[in-house]
Amino acid sequence: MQLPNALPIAQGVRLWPQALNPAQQSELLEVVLSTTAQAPFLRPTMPRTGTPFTVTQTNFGTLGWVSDAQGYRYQAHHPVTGQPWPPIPSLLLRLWHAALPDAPDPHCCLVNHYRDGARMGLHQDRDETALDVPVLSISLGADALFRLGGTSRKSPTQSLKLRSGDLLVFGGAARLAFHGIDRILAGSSDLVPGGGRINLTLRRV
Ligand code: MD3
Ligand code: FE
Repeated sequence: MQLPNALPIAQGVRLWPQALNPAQQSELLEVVLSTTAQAPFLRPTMPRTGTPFTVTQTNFGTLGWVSDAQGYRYQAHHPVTGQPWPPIPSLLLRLWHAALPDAPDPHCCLVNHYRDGARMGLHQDRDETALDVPVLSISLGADALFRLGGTSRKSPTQSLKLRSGDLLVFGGAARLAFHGIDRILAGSSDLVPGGGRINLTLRRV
């Protein structure tokens, strides 16, 4: 896997638009969905309030990110099946090393499934100790309006459309940037069955 030069979006943020062509997107989606047979999507709930997320999630890798009434954390087992998360598929590991040639293998691939109407509020990813290693995000399916801010909730934000096949890296100053998904553009893709969007985030924990 060879990646061309990335576009700089903000300090620490690099975008490879359409890094995956439609055939590669289909192949990756097939690998992802078949792997979720061993770790079904579940709907997490918010700490304390127990409000359900509008996205469903699963993980691949030695550690998976989970959220429930007890809080946010990484754990080695699927909370419903009790089984270890399936290994990160080699296709995803190849994309990780193509985008981040100096980084060691990721521990976690969080899989977010957005159906029409799903969103993700502005937040920071700070449940990891490996803040020196960037996060890689891969988008499949429907377009999403992504919001990117700074390291304070009050920092100005910019909006970016994420399309199927886009790769994004968040490192350095951007690793602790506030970010979220404002909405999914319904009808923009039929890659994902049902018309939704799948986002993969690969991280060191
Ligand atoms: C910026 N996911 O799972 S991917 C998440 O599209 C998450 O599902 C969104 O935010 C999604 O935590 C956004 C882009 C992204 C991922 C991780 C980041 C941006 C990031 C970590 C640090 C800074
Ligand atoms: Fe995030």
